[in-house]
Amino acid sequence: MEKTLNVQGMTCGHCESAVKGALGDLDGVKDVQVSLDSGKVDVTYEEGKVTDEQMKEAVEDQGYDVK
Ligand code: 9UX
Repeated sequence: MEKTLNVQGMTCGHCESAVKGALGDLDGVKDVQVSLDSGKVDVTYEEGKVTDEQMKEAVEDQGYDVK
């Protein structure tokens, strides 16, 4: 399964690492691709192992807003 999160406020490489790390730590998340320009974060995950809400919270916990 793949999902795209629209994340606001990521502007540098450290933001990218923070978001990637937080999502990557979730059980069931297999891959995370971040586009700083567009704010889009593509997450590849195993269905049933992780919820949309968990992904959203992981990003929000790093201090970014998710649309
Ligand atoms: Mo870079 Mo991101 O200085 O919140 S870490 S903009």
